[in-house]
Amino acid sequence: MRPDPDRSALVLVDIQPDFMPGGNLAVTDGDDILEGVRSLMTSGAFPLQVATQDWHPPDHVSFARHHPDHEPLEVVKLFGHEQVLWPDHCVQGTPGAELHPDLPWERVSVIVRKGADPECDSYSGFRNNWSPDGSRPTTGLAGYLRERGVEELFLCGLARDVCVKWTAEDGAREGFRTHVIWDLTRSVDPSGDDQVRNGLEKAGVRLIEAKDLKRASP
Ligand code: VGL
Ligand code: ZN
Repeated sequence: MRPDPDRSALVLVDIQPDFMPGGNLAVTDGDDILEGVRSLMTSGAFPLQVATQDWHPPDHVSFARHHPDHEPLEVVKLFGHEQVLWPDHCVQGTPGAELHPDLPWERVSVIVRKGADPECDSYSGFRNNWSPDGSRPTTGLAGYLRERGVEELFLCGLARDVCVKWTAEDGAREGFRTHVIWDLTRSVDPSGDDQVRNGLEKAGVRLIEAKDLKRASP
């Protein structure tokens, strides 16, 4: 597969130290993707690259600490929707919230910071999760990509079962031909991977491997 350089974008989802082993919300083997992501970023295949960055205030509603009687990874109802309670993570300005220092971020033209509203979580790079009024406010990313002529997205990053999944599903819903580079993602809960795979396929997202792109490189 050879992505059209003028019509495709590489989308790097939440590649941050807090999602790596040893981080505050460690994703199993999250650091295994770094080498492959780096080689994709520097391959020349994607002139347009965008990134998302989970970016929470210390009092963020998704942090279990703010919900008495609940532990991290419990699920509560928030504005009528299920909300997983997470350990504190990606707190604005902390080292765990930085874009991972081993990657060449100078190649990325836009960084979408999400989850900054203390009342509202945001898994997808395109839209927040639900606001108190039931809406899912946009981040503007779809408009940016469309204005740049993008029709096709290639996603990698963390976590496969949370922010990559939500970003991919929203990308497909926004009308982009959306691919997840499966081997350049890792899950918070790998036992749910079959379900994630099925959900993505049902949403019209294509699952590929990094080698499918490499083979096409000049
Ligand atoms: C994420 C849980 C909470 C992610 C972000 O980037 O997948 N997961 N916040
Ligand atoms: Zn978060």
